[in-house]
Amino acid sequence: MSKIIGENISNLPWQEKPSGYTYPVWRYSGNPIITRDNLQGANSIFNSAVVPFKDGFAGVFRVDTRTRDQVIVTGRSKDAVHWTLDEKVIFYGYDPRICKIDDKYYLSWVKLTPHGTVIGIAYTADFESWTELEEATYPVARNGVLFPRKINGEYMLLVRPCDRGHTPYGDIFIQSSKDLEFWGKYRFVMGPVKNWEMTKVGAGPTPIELDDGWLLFYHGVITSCNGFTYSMGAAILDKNEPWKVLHRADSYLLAPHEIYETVGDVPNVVFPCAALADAETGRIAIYYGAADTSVGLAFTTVEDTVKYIKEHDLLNRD
Ligand code: BMA
Repeated sequence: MSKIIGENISNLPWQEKPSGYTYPVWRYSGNPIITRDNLQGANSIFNSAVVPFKDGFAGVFRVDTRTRDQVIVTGRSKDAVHWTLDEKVIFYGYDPRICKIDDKYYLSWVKLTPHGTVIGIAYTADFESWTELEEATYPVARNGVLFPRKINGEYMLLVRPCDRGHTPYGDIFIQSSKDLEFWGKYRFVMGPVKNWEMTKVGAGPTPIELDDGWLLFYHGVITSCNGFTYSMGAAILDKNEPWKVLHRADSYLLAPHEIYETVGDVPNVVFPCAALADAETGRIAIYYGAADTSVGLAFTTVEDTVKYIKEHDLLNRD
């Protein structure tokens, strides 16, 4: 069985899998955990990311304001379920991810430029002051997701090149850097294969290190008469050459089925941006945007998810 390599998060939020439930990912019964009511002036708070911080948790939150500006703010929580958001805007843009590397927390987000979106990168030690680095991509790109440590001496960033609109295509690529400033070695990781993800795919939370690979949750999009539907899938990437996909589930692990996922500013969206993983118990808590309106929480274990991926492996390498 695969094991999580990483820290123990003894205060990880958790609910047991409902009895009789047969899929690997289940929702928190109190969803959605964050709504527009968490911040004065918010139209919606959704694709957001969290990490353990001090004796609790900190996060970066996508807020669309009542002027419909897209901004990122920080927040704190003792239990990773109940959040207090700070109204101060740290950056403009959207879909933040947060990744601890050594003793710093790195934000990667979709930064707005006059030439289209790029992946911005900034770091903090305290969630109060931020230092912005060089932009990590040319326009146009979204879904920039860092790995939590260097691999073969290099930082790695998953990226999804796209267009300036509601891109009707999209594959996940990887790029590497020795200093988080100069990037190169651009490599293809994966594109759509199955119907549920046929329009495009994009990386989700910071990849979770396992003893035998990297667990990547990602979003996949299908187009219907009604527009896009965003679901969450999972794959396992090679530990030393993470552009190689070792296993990949053929089906989604979470799709918009609940009312707060199917009704909202953009209906039918489940958009994972963070996962807390406890090495000791193998428990994983996944944070996802729901219908571009609120934040949902879902649970799995490394055992449940890896077993599911391998039993539904579209690569069938075993
Ligand atoms: C994507 C991003 C996400 C959003 C999704 C669905 O292109 O903009 O922020 O959740 O579309 O609207």
